[in-house]
Amino acid sequence: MTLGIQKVEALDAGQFVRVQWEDGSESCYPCVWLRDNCQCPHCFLHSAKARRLLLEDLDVNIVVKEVTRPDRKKISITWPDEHASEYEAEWLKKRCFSEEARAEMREDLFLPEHHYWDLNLQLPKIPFEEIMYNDESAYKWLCALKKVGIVLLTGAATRQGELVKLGHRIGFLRLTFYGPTWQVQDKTDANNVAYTTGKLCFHTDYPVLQHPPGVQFLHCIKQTDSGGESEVVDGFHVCNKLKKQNPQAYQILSSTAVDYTDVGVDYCDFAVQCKQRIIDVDSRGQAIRINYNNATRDTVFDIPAEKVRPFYAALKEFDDLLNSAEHKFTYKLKPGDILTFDNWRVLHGRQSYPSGPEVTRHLEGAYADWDVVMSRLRLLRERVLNRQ
Ligand code: OGA
Ligand code: NM2
Ligand code: ZN
Ligand code: ZN
Repeated sequence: MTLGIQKVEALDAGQFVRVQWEDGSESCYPCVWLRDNCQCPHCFLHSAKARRLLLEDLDVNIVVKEVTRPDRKKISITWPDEHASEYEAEWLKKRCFSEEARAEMREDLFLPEHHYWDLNLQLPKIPFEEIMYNDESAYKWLCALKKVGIVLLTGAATRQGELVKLGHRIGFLRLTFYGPTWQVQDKTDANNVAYTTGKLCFHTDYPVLQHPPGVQFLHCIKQTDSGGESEVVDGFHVCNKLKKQNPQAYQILSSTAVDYTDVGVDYCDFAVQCKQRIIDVDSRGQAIRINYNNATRDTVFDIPAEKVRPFYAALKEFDDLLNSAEHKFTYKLKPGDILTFDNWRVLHGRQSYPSGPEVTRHLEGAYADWDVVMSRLRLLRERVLNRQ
């Protein structure tokens, strides 16, 4: 049963409405917000769950004329122009402006909690088939992907096309210049260092794009006998360490715009350029996205000459921390494995392996955007939790 309303009254000459709940707690709502969010069919298009009211028709100084509580489940407001609005108790409670209520809503919508990890990572594993056919498993997969940043799906078929199916499961994949999905294998005249047998040091994919792919899938179709091991590191965890250990290096990496370049032909011809900070931070200085691929970092470097060496020194500190044994987790993918990870947070690399006339190692890769993945997560949660 939802919490009912005990009492409602206007405050501050009608600028706020205070609701007293049956458990004794209180919530205060600004009138301009209440008017803006009137749920009547004139003000709100319920089929789109979107506001019809135009901002030009909103008086930011509006006050209530009258507020009543027709029953314990709702409040009614009459505005100075006689427009009438009703708000349900449950709807209001969720939108309470208190610090705690807003934090709860934020956590619900965005799942911002991170579980940091190091070399002792217990890599979460779920059978591919389960997440394809079972909503609860799919929900668990995406929750772990958001929280831990990496999940291994096991037992997929060892042929191309499994990632397209995975894309349909979440919604759709992110198309890039390397195609809807792409084949990581040794190629002659490789248009990317990933398409060689060389070592790939820790990187995030595609920082040359303005909005780098949020999620990456790597499906192992064929694995070489020697070499080719995958390495991953929790970039956010390492950022926290760097910030403590060398605040100046952190400051440089989170403020310097680095040029990236990618020129070639694949899905179509491309000449991509972008400026990215290697560590993107939020307003509190917390890392929110790593943009680091040493291979596509441009030879063009658009900063004053005297800032160049300090930048390299800072980058070296970061790279050393990424590579320190205590942070690095190593795993050799087996045919049928699909590594899924947060490409904004987890840096990945691979050991080199012997080259030869035959293709001895083959991964199929694909990207998805966090918007698509989080959208699927919310829908799965709705379904999974409402069925119980
Ligand atoms: C890549 C990549 C990893 C691997 O293609 O960007 O990081 O194991 N590949 O080959
Ligand atoms: N591939 C694997 O930033 C990058 O160039 C990452 C992208 C070629 C699709 C590699
Ligand atoms: Zn209305
Ligand atoms: Zn990569």
